[in-house]
Amino acid sequence: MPSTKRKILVTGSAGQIGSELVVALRKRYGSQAVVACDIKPLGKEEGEGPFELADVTDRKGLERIIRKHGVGIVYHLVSILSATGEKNPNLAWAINVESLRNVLELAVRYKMDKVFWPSSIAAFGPHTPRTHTHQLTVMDPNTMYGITKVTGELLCNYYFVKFGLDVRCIRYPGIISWKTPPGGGTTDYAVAIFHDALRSGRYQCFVSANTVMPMMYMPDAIRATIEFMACPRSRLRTHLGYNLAAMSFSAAELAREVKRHLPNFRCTYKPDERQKIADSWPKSIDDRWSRQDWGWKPEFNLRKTVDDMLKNLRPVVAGSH
Ligand code: AKB
Repeated sequence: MPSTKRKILVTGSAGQIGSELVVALRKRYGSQAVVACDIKPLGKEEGEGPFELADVTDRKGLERIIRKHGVGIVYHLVSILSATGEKNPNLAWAINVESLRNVLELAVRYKMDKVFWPSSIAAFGPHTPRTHTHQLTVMDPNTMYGITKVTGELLCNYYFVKFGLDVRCIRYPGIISWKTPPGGGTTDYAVAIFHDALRSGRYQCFVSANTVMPMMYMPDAIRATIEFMACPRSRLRTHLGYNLAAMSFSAAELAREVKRHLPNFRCTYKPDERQKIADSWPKSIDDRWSRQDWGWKPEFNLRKTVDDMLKNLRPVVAGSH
């Protein structure tokens, strides 16, 4: 737990990262220390602790929650992802940027200890060098989601410089996980493939076979988030987003690994509008600042990820028939 007894608030707690981060934080700090908050109710497992139904674009509502629980740390995970953001750019801006401003303003007003905000590889763009993309490089995203991520990083850094707020960001790669269904991202094929492989033995992938993207398995993403937030502030050299990496592979390599477990599995490829988004993002990430500053080291490679995904998802899919 942080030095104070103030509570931790996790917004977007029913989302892909939120639903697993709430469980991990409650295991570490106690279930009463972590307030989950989402616009929709939580599942049973994450529900063993305080929960608030809220729309984070409503600053007054958010303030009520912060006062009620005495919040000292916020993990502000609410986000509209890239593919959904292209369908509804205004919503992406409102949710991703306006709600972040609300959190940052309230964090300063209530003298919070720390704020965490998720950036993404989507903050990079078509002129960014695509392999071993460095921490400091061209950032010219051409999706609304990417634009909100660059804007958000700059806002976070502004509140650090101007108000001394300890706000920290990670640029997550695509995250593979089994607890929540895929939800509006470009990297979703790397999750959907497992569901369809187990359900029907077939998957039609929406990016081409040779599309390579940086990915990470959820247990690594959760551990990274917790270790990063526990790192002494003096060791951090940026309050923009830290690059974070684990593995990079093509869609065909992923399909081959799935086939190792399910020999009859067949993957076909029919790129859609998400291909263009994927092609504007890096293929691999140089995360040496994370490794040097806060000791980041991933544990899951592609093989371990696929083994674990199928082991965990198989009973879930079998139970849903
Ligand atoms: C998306 O695909 O939109 C996200 C991301 C990489 O930020 N998973």
